[in-house]
Amino acid sequence: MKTIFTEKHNLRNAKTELDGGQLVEPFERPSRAKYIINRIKEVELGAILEPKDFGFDIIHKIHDRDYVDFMQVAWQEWQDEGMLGEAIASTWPARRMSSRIPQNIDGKLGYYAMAAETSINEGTWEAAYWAAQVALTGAEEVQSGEVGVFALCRPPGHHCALDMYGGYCFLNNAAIAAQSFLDKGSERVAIVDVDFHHGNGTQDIFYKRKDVLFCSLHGDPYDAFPYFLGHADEKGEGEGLGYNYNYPMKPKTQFDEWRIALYDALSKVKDFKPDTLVISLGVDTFENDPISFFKLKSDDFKTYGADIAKLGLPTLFVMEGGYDIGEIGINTVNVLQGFEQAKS
Ligand code: FKS
Ligand code: ZN
Repeated sequence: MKTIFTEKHNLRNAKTELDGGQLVEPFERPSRAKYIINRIKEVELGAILEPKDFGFDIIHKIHDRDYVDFMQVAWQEWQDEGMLGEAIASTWPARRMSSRIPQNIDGKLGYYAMAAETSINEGTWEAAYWAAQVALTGAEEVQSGEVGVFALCRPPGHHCALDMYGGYCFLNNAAIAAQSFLDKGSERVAIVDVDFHHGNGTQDIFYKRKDVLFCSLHGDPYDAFPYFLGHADEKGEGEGLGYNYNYPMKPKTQFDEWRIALYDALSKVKDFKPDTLVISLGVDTFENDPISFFKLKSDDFKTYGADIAKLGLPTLFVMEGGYDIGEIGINTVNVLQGFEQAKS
């Protein structure tokens, strides 16, 4: 399997994450990608290719222009205001407040953020831009005939909505890849999100559309981030009704139960008859993940990689989360190897 990767991900290197009332070293850190790429080389998974630059066309089809423009200058504006730390949102347009966009950078951050843990600093935007290009390059490889391709995106993307960043995400790489499939010939694209967290951004982007099926397996939002989306009764709206499926699961969920949800999601995918499949691949479902609560073991990742392959669809894996850094390489590559070994 080919991997798309660039060292430019290192430009996303925040010093702070707001966690438990403290500013700590972010869980989503550069070494995550290093461990994954090292494992890819160790098992000789396949060629590692640099991304091409596809520019902003497809990014602008997924995200609002004012959001994208803001992200490009947010860090500069924060510095111009004389702020000493990294840029963190702290005030939101909460219930019954105005949704007019403020002029002050502190206000704008609150407007465009969906959570406060994620700091913006120098290099954040450039890394996010290149993560989207990694996804687009992966989509192109799949459409030129590769059965499975791995887009090693960093920073991740699935919490990022039309006009909101947060949960470590700044551009929705999986949604951008799905849109590129559609623009270049696919009629229908399915996205299955196996990251521990609900893909609220991806759900939001495609909620009213029937050309993209979205299925997400995740920690129940009553118990887990992003808390305010991801319930089982969110099924899509308008034309999109019946094209969104959520599988929220409780703390300590084990693989056998998780796999039943996966089977259900894969059967929805089959019925949908997509031309192409995107997997939002997070390995924070691992039993030792420091911020999540499912109980998957390393071998389980191989097993479900094979389950996905049995759909027989051209598949793009897009990297999302996973924070047990010592095992992140093994768990991620296990999914890809499971897929490779089972694909027809
Ligand atoms: C510990 C709580 C952190 C935010 C969790 C964000 C999860 C991000 C992710 C992604 F794939 F996007 F990276 N709350 N401070 O894993 O879903
Ligand atoms: Zn996650």
